[in-house]
Amino acid sequence: MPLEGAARIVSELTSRGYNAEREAVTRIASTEDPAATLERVLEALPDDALVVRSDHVDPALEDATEPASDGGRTAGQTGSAAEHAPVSTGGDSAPSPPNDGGFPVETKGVGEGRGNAGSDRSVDPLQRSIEIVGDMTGESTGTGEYGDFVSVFRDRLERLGSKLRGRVNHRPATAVQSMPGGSEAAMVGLVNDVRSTASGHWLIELEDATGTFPWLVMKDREYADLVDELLYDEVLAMEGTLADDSGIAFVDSMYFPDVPRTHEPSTADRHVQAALISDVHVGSQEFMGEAWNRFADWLHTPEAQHVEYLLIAGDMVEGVGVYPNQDEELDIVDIYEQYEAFNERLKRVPGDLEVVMIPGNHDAVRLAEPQPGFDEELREIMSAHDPRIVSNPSTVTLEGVSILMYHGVSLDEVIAELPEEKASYDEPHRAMYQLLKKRHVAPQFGGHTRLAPEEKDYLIMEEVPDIFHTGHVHKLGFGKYHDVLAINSGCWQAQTDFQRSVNIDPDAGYAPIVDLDTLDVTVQKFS
Ligand code: D5M
Ligand code: FE
Ligand code: ZN
Repeated sequence: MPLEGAARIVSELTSRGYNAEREAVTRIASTEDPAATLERVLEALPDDALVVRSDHVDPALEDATEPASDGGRTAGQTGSAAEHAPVSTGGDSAPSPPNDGGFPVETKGVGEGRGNAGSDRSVDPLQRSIEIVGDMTGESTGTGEYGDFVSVFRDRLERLGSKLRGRVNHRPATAVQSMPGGSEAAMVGLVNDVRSTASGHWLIELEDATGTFPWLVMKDREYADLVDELLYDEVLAMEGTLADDSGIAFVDSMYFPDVPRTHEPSTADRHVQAALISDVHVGSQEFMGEAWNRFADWLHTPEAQHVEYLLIAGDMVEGVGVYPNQDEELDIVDIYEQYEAFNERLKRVPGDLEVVMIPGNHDAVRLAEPQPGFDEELREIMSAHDPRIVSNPSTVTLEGVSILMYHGVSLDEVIAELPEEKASYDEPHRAMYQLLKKRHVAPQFGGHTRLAPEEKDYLIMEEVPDIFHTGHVHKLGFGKYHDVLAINSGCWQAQTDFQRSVNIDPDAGYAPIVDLDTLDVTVQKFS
C-alpha cells in the first residue's frame, strides 16, 4: 500500500472527525484492502474515541479474512512512499544559509527515508518526557495600574542585575554621584537613554532604583561598536573612571547578562526529533493548505518516524482586526471558525505526536506580553489533538532539552534598531542572538512590543535554554550563539499584500526538524 494510501487514510479519518496514530495508519495502509479495513476499524471504534490508535486496528485485522500484515513494508512500498516525499531543498533555494552555526541544511532527498520497516515506526510514549516551565497562564497579576510597570522593571533590574553584580564592583547611581572625581566606579542599570554627543561620542544614561547616572563611551574605544546594539530598558553593567567633577564617567568596560561561553547544552539520550514551526495563519487567503497537508502526511511516513514532538510558536490563525485592511485578505472571517479550521489541520498530524503551542499576535488572546495560553473555549475547539497550550513565552523541556518558545514580535524591533549585519529579516537568528545576549525576549518597552504590567517580568531568560524557538517574521533561519541553537521557523502563509509592499519575501512551507540527541537541524520543504 503506497504512502498515497496512508495520506488518503489520514484525510478520510480527518474528514470524519478523527485524529490517528501513525502506527494505526501504517497498519491500515499495509492491509490488502485498506478501505475495507478502515471501515471495519471505524465500525468497531468506541463512541467516545477521538483518536484512532493501533489497538483499535488490531481487532479489525483479526476479523479480516486476509492475514494481517505485521506492519512490515516491502521494498515496493518504500519506493512509492519516496515518490511522494517532499521536494528536497538541497542545493537550490535553501533559505538562510547556515553560515555561522555550521549546520548544513540537509534535506533528505527522494528515496533516502531513514528506516523503512513499518514496525520501526511504533513509538513508545513511556520514553518521552515533557515539562513546562514559566507558563504564566492564569497567573497574571496585572491590574493595569502604573505601579505594575514599576514592579515589572524593578523585577527586571533585580533579576538580570544579579547576573552582573558578581562581575563588577557596582554602586547605586546616587553613590556613584558622590564618589570623588577620578575614582574607578561601576554600576548596574537599565538603559534609560542613548545619545550621540556633538563630538561623536556616546552618552548612555543608566537607571537603577536610586536614580540615573550618565556614562560616556568614547567613539574610538572598542566598546563604541556595541552602542548600536543597545535597546532601551535592557539591563547592563558599566565600569569606568569618574570625571573630575564626578558628573559623568568614562566607560572602560561594558557587561551584558549574556549566555556564559562555558554553556553546555543538554541533549536527549535517544534519537528523537522535534518539528519546530510557527505562523500557520489558518483563515488567511494566503494560508498554504496543500503545503500543510504534505507536511502532515510526511509526518506519517517512515522518514519522519523519529519526529515525536511538534512545537508551534504562535499565529495558529490569521485572526481578525490584527492589521488595517486585513479583512480583505480573509478566507474565514469568524475567529472561532478559524480555530475550528486550524483544529481540522491539526487532526491530520499523527495523533501520537506531542503538540505544544503558544499564542502569537494574530491569536485571540491579549496582545500585551506575556500572553497567557488560550482560554477554555478555544482549548475546547482545539482539543482533538490534546495539545499542550501554554503562554508566550514558555519553556518546554523535551527529554532534558530545554526549548524557550517565544512568538517573536520583538524581533521586528531588534531588526529595525540594529545595523543590518547584526540583525536582518534574511538572518532572523542573528536578531535572536541579541535577545540571548540581553537575556530577555523583548527588552524595549513602548515600541511594537506591548508589555503587560505584571508584578514579575516573565520575559526574562532566567535560565539559558538549549534551544530558542521563535517565529513571527516569517523567515527561516538558524544558527548557534554560545552553543544555544536559535531557530526562527518560517510560516505557512504565502506573501500578503502588506509584505509585498515592504519587500518581505516569506519562507513559507518549510519545517525545521531538530535532532534532540545532537541539536542538528534539517529542513524539510513542502511548498
Ligand atoms: O507578521 C509577519 C511579519 O510581517 C512581521 O515581521 C511583521 C510584518 N507585518 C505584517 N503585516 C504587517 C503590518 N500590517 N504592519 C506592520 N508589520 C506587518 P505577522 O504578525 O505574522 O503578520
Ligand atoms: Fe505570523
Ligand atoms: Zn506574528
